Amino acid sequence: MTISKIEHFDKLTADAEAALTDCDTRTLQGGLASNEQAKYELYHNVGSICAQKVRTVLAELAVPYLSHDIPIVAEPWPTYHPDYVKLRIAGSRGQDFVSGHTGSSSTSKYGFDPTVVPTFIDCEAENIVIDSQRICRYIDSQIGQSTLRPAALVTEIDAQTAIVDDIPNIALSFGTHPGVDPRPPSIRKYADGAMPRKLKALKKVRGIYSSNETIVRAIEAKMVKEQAAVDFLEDADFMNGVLARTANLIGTLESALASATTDWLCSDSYTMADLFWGINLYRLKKLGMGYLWDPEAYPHERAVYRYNVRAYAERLAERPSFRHAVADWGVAFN
Ligand SMILES: N[C@@H](CCC(=O)N[C@@H](CS)C(=O)NCC(=O)O)C(=O)O
Repeated sequence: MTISKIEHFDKLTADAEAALTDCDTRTLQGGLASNEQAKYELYHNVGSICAQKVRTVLAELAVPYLSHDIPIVAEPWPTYHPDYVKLRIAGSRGQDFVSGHTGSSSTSKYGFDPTVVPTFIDCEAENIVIDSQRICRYIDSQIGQSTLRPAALVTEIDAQTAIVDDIPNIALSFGTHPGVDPRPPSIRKYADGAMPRKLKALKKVRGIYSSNETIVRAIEAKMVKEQAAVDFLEDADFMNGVLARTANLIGTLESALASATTDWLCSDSYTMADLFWGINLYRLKKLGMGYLWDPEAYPHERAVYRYNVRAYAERLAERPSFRHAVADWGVAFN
């Protein structure tokens, strides 16, 4: 597949890098030496579940890259900076801005959010790739032989990553769970008032850059998305629907694992489907939602035994790429 180069690539990447310098924790990953030119760069955040998928793919495939770990949902709001937004708009290659929100952050369902991580840069091909699912597939396709998405299994693997991509993690993280809310205090503290804080920061950016039509359109699309979240996060009926949807997905995963003949979901070896699930199951555990498969460790009024999911989650959490890129990467939500 030939990928056309992004126009003004050097300026876009240099401007974004300069704009974010003060809040950018840069590290060399995957054995990249300090005197080496990075072929790949990743803008991401320690706690972003979308970024965790990309970091884990990079670690699994031992790809060297320059990591830009930047804050999200916090001062100085680097992902709302016009130079970062422009970088993402270039990477979106004309995709429509996000136009709704039902609790997940799926780009393929709700459109493209110009103000988030992860953003992946291929410096050699002069390409900017946005959206975790797309980035993970892109990286996998770059390494010569596709190890996480073998051609014969692409349909099954992509179906699973699409399911995980649409899990309503935003609602589960930021919304009030009706009944016993299992989220730990650190996550609640992070989540409380997050959307209004985002809206305030976005309004400020819109005011400062009011003469830039593209930036205003991008920021306003994001504001519509965040306002939709404000409207549903405290809505018990909506949140009950989100919890039921999530429980159903874990139930379906349990059935699929029960009929699998190996340790893995789509194949006799670990694939991108397992990688995506491992990260989302870990996130659910962090949210106190391990009750969806393990009532012993996570007593809860809605708790259910799902033994296959329990064993699968444990297996996935031992994967060295997962440990490096997620569990041991750093502490989020503090
Ligand atoms: N569909 C996108 C979603 C990206 C996304 O929503 N990123 C979140 C973190 S997981 C973010 O950066 N949020 C910051 C904000 O909304 O201000 C992807 O998978 O890359």
